[in-house]
Amino acid sequence: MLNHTPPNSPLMSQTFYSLVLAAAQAESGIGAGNRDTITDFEADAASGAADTIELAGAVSFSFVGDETQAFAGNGTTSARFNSQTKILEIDADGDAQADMEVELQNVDGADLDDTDFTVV
Ligand SMILES: [Ca+2]
Ligand SMILES: [Ca+2]
Repeated sequence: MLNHTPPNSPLMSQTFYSLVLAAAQAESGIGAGNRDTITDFEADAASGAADTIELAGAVSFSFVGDETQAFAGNGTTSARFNSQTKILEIDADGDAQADMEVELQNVDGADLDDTDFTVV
């Protein structure tokens, strides 16, 4: 399951969600009942409270855009987001095939970009 680190003080409103890529399917797999759901992800940096998805084990990462975009491939971890279904698809191992999904409820795809993710 997804680790969820709550803000450690009332003054810090940023939340980090950690995904262990090596554990892809067990961590947050593909399909209903397998994928994790984040109900309160704040993707809009303009709010001053943008949350971050930490990708543990990624060498490099690229957010490629909406669900019509191809994954980066070539060993690069990448992700794309469907604003209708609210599902973030992640190619963890960089083979251009999805390995993980996370549902980001109430997120507008226009607010997602590389700054919402960090490689750890
Ligand atoms: Ca893959
Ligand atoms: Ca953002």
